[in-house]
Amino acid sequence: MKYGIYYAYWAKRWGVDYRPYIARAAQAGFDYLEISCAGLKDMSPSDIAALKKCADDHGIGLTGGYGPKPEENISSADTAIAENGMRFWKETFPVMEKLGITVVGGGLYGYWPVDYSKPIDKAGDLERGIRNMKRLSKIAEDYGITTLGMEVLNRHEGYMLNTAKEAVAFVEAIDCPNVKIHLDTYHMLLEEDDFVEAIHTAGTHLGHFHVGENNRRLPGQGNIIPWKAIGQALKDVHYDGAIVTEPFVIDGGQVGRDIRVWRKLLEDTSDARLDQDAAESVKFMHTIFD
Ligand SMILES: [Mn+2]
Repeated sequence: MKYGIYYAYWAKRWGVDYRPYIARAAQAGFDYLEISCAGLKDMSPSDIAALKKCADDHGIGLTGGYGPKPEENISSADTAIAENGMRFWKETFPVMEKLGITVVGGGLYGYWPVDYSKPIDKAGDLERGIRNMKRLSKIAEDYGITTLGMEVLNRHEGYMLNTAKEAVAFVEAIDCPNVKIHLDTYHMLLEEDDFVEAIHTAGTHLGHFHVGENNRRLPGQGNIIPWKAIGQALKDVHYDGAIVTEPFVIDGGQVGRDIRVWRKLLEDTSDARLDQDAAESVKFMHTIFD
């Protein structure tokens, strides 16, 4: 199994220079660094080349994560917004290809964080989402994107896909080989009846997997998530994608604000301690998932 970590474990902003985090992920023993797709389309060719070289030099592969902004929502009833969302990806996929990114996950079918002060049209958004994901899938294919991961989110962050069962219906309606299900143990804890059953339900549609404790600390830092059973369930469905941890332990900044981190989740959030904890978590994940 290959293991990754989302760069925002160390950062307070979306869309930064990822090179320092490539080095730290490699040092901790990861195979992948997941980066945000925010800002990729605005990178200069030389910055793109420098990022790719840094990843190659460290033996780190890159995966992508993204929560589209409200004005990039491909399921929006406002055609101008939906088309702006399509344009975002049309401009982002070529950069992903240059960076060797073939897997991108998140609430790609909608927008994030959801504004629940506005009316919610779940049925309409799903219908438009299916239609536009089909289009997006074709464009993604041209850039070698093998996985558009439809992340199943908890009710506070999304309303279109809350369970693996809903995601199966969505991806089967889209029916494109690169549109897959993306599960995350943090969201699953809130919405699924059973972790194992949910992974079995996703089955061969599972294309990306995020791991984190109930409070988004690193795997192995909590006592609630049934890691061994989850590891077995992934083996049962022959999951062969990456396992990416997405920890958020530092308060402050736009990341802290969007993720709703209002306290430090560790007493010591020094660089040295974060790096040491990350290394320990990779070791833990090897014992669970290998
Ligand atoms: Mn996630």
